[in-house]
Amino acid sequence: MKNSNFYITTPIYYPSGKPHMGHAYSSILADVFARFNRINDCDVYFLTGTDEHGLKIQKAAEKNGLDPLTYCNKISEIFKDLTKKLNLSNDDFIRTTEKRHYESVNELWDKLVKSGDIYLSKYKGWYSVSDEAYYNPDEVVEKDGKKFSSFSGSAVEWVEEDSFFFKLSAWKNKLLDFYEKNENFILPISRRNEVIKFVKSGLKDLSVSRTSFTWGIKVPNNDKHVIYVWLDALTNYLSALNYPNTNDNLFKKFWPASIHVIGKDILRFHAIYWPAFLLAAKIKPPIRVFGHGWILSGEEKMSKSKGNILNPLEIIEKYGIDELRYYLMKEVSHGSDGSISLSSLENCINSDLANNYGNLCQRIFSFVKNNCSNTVKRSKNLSIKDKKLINETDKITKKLRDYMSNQSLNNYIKSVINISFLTNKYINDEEPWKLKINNIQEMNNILHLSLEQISKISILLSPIIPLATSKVLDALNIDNKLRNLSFLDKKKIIPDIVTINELNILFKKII
Ligand code: ME8
Repeated sequence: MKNSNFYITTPIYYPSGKPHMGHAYSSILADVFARFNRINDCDVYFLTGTDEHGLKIQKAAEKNGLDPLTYCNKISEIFKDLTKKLNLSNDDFIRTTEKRHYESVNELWDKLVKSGDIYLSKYKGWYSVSDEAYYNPDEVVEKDGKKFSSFSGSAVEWVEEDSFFFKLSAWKNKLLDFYEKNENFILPISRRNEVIKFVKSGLKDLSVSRTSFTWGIKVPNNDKHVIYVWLDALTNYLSALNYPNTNDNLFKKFWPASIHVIGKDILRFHAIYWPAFLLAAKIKPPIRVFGHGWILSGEEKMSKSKGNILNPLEIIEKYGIDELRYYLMKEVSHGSDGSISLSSLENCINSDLANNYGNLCQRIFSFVKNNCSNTVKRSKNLSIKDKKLINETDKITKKLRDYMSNQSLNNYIKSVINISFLTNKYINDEEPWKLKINNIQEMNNILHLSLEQISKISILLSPIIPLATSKVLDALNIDNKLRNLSFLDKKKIIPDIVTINELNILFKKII
């Protein structure tokens, strides 16, 4: 019996161009939380996919001389392939052009109609195709005769067309009440405050259908309208659990979602529109929306329109996937923006992976191979220095579950890497190589504790660098059943007599 159920999602990506580092970041972040919860004894369901409707995609298809579906089939495959290259552990990949999703969106629409939250009128206002978002007049600025959103910097155009509206204005107080009762619904706190401020300033009714193009899900019983792409896209989180079949096991087990991991640019959709739609349809809103920061190149958001993109696939090819995962997760802290560059990536690989964790594993494994014929035996009570290392490690590991439950991944990584640093220091101080002749027993004990520490560190780092850590855990012959956090409750990982296998270099130092 598992501890609890954990449903985690990434944003579903627009297949409107090549995947970039922002996509990689959102996905890896969610994957780390998914993997951590798996080793923390949860039953995890992890979803990603592609968001294929709307004017932005229709235009991208036209530009490529393809009909929208053929275009989406092609680009969606590229994103699917990305999930493999990033070593994501997703349980499903949803496409909003799938039948299961249409059924789910139709049902949600019907629910909103039945609750009296939808009415027909005319939309007159600003729209950004690139953001697929409506903007108020006070959010639009003029530059060189052209209009832009002051919020995102994207170009906006004037739209006048028949449209169905969702009565968002009526949800203002109910949303504020919901945020108050669910303190941790939006994290980090700075984003929660931002959303509350925006809602308090008043909400306008939201246009939820378009009539000037056709690429989307048709409004039930009204072919002239396609459903607004954000209402369509957000519903993917339900479709993947087989909504509208609320008796389905997946739905019963995993809804409400534990966490939607998203970038801060799409916070309004997830933290305002989405809970309002769900509350109106009498479906429980998700437990948490975590809005991460942007990956910056210098001071600017990395984005296709700005042409300052570091290509994740090229980085993986040159440095390796664990290296990219570790760097992105360590560099961008708890919801803030993070500036990335090749030189800081190389520094991070050298200092944390090659010189610290990699070196710890390599030095102990080669010492045990060369001096103990691969087998180490623990044979005495712990020394004061052993106890000190164990206590220091315990003190650090006690905080780790809390860090992860607050999405404070960056503190988590720093703490685990510190355990590796302390273990390296313990070995330097204990100098087991000096005991080879006169005190084999003591030498064995030091090596045994070092191997136990390596096992703990490897399990703790496994959500972040799954490939390297599984090589180490394999070389330690640690059973899959033990590769979880039960050691935090004082369970030993390795037996008193432990035999290791060959371990090749984990991380090459970049010179
Ligand atoms: O927004 N740094 O899709 P998308 C960090 N289809 N994150 C970034 C980023 C950057 N420079 N650039 C983009 C969509 N992202 C919608 C989602 S969900 C129902 C629909 C993040 O392909 C962005 O914040 O434009 C978002 O979380 C994700 O990449 C997908 O962006």
